[in-house]
Amino acid sequence: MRLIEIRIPHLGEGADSGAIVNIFVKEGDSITKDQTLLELENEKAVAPIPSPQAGVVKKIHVKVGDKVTVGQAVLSLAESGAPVSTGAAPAAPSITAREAVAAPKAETHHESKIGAPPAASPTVRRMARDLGIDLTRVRGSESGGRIGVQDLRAYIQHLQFAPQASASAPAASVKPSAEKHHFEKWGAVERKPVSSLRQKIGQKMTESWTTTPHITQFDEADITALMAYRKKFAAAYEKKGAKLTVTPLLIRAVVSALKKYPSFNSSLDEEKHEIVLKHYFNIGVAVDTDAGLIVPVLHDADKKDLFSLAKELDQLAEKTRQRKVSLDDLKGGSFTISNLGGIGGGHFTPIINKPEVAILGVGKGALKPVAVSGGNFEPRLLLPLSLSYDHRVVDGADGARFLRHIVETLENTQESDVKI
Ligand code: CAO
Repeated sequence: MRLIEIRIPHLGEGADSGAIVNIFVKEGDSITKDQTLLELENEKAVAPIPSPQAGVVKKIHVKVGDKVTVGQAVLSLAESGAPVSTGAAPAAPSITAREAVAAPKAETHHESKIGAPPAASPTVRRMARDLGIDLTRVRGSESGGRIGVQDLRAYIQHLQFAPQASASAPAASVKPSAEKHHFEKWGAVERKPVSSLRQKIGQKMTESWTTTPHITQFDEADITALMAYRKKFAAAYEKKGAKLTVTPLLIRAVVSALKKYPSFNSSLDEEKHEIVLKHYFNIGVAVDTDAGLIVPVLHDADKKDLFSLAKELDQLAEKTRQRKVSLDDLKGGSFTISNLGGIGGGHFTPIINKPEVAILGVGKGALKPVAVSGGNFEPRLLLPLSLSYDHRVVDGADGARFLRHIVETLENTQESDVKI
């Protein structure tokens, strides 16, 4: 009987770590292949981790609340059947004991002597930044001391294998502490842990804000007629099981603009110096949940009519609010819409959802006096639109054109476009 280590599998792009929220087995349990072992709160969702094979649980190496990363061993299993290919991961970023021992030794030798940043690819730098790791402490094993992904892995593993060493490593605890502010001195305070979702939101926002040159452009769309059509056909949509709100109409207008201006439906491959133009139209929609902001993706929005968009969005948003959204629902977005209009407010400056290059922020449609012919004013329903984009990929003139296209699509929507 062979003892195998069950490790955290690769769960998807950007989902490289998380916190354990549930463990469903105990030592001595016999388990079947694909049985859920534990749940990981990961990349804005709770992901079940199934067993890649049947066996008897010999040792559980983690507890609820522990933070784990891809490749980390969570459980030892005495194999009861024939060897099976391990979907959940022995092959993931594994590390030998020798490497683990070598890493603590090597780490202290790699403070940057001249203060210059060590050589590493943008991917490695991004990973290090996301994880709060100071690259000057990582030993580079590639030519000229360049740091590769494997070196970063070894360093992370070292921090896990040698907690006493990591505790004394200033690089692993560079985050500023609130302790020094002595908030308690000024009145009663309460402290609560920052959830792994909040941490992830923080990492993503900081990364995007600090690495992408944002421009935000503002415009307004007259949606008086559009809202009249919505009101007229809302009951018919409802009868067929969909709620026609503002967001599906926005998705439709955005897809039309993305088709006309493909650079907004792209990503920048910083390593290869290429712009990756996507031929699919997967629209991320920011959803406000009790736990924080989550952005599920409505896939292939260009292939869906307004009714399907309305129905699918409603279901996706509900699943997201209940934290039942799957990792696949969170992946593959090509452009994001953040509609705060159901809550209120006007223009704002949304942060780009990397690796996308643009995001549309929508405020609440409000009645305003608009000048019409003859020097008169009419009350019109105006929708505040804010478009943020990556100036490395898109210039201001195209930003204005793209946003204008959205405005015009919303304003020129005909009754027959909404009718069901
Ligand atoms: N202007 C005016 N009214 C609006 C509107 C807007 N921009 N957007 C929505 N509404 C209306 C809807 O039509 C609906 O009206 P009825 O009750 O009369 O049908 C009502 O406000 C409630 O809308 P909703 O929020 O349920 O509508 P939606 O389907 O358009 O939006 C979703 C779905 C998921 C985008 C939204 O619920 C949500 O979570 N928004 C928050 C997004 C967010 O947090 N962004 C911040 C990101 S940065 O931190």
